[in-house]
Amino acid sequence: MIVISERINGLFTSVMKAIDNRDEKFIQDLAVSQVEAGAGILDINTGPGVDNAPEIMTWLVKTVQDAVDVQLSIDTPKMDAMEAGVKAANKKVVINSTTAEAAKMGIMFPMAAEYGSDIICLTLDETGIPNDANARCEFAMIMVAQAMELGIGTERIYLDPLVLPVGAAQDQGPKVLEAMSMFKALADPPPKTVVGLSNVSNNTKERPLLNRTYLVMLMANGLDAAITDPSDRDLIAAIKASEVLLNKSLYADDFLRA
Ligand code: THG
Repeated sequence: MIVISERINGLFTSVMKAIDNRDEKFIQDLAVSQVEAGAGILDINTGPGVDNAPEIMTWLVKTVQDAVDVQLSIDTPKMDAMEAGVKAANKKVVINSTTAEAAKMGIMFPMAAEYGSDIICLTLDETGIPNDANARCEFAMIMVAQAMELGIGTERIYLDPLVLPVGAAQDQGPKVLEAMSMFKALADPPPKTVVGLSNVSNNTKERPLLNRTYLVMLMANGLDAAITDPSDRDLIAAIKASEVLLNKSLYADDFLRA
């Protein structure tokens, strides 16, 4: 499992404050602690409603990569902020994300091709959020086909079925699991899969319990990467236990410490 840290995100009040103050030390300490906790990739998001998103994204990327040496995932719906982040990075990034909207694909895939980036493909388009597993697979096929035309191999693609809050769209929980189980069969070599895990517990009680329970279910259906908070030790323990039970890592008596 690839853990993508969700914490470098202006959605969090403390991070928003640090961005406003251009507080490099706060961001860098957070980045280091997320990598030490097990993050293999850091998701970088300026947060909602900033009007100078390209400048902030550039500052965040440079600040983070001065402190840690991991891949970054540039998380923004804004084309100009995306390009700023991809350009500021000193290694290949994950573009987070394109959707199946023609206008978005027409910019994001050429950018991924030009810079050699990996790219997250969210399975929706301008008509809205998909209602079932088949709709998610149809969007996935459109994006996989367009990426392949530009020479972006499927191993560089992360398909994201779009996890929704269980309190608002409870019926989508099993549908996302079904889509996850279908994604791997859509191309050869199979695309990777990713989710924004904490979406599932937005505005609910017992967030960590819901997050780690759903993560285990997603892993059983082929999840490769999760945008989540690795400082949650119970979550990391559930990942390690799942990897043993799915025969992805060798059982040893000290598997939790390994
Ligand atoms: N797919 C992809 N990218 C994504 C998502 C996805 N990026 C954004 C999001 N979803 C994943 N990241 C987060 C980050 C934070 C939270 C949820 C998902 C979160 N934050 C607290 C909240 O809103 O309650 C902040 C609370 C605080 O201020 O401390 O839940 O699905 N590809």
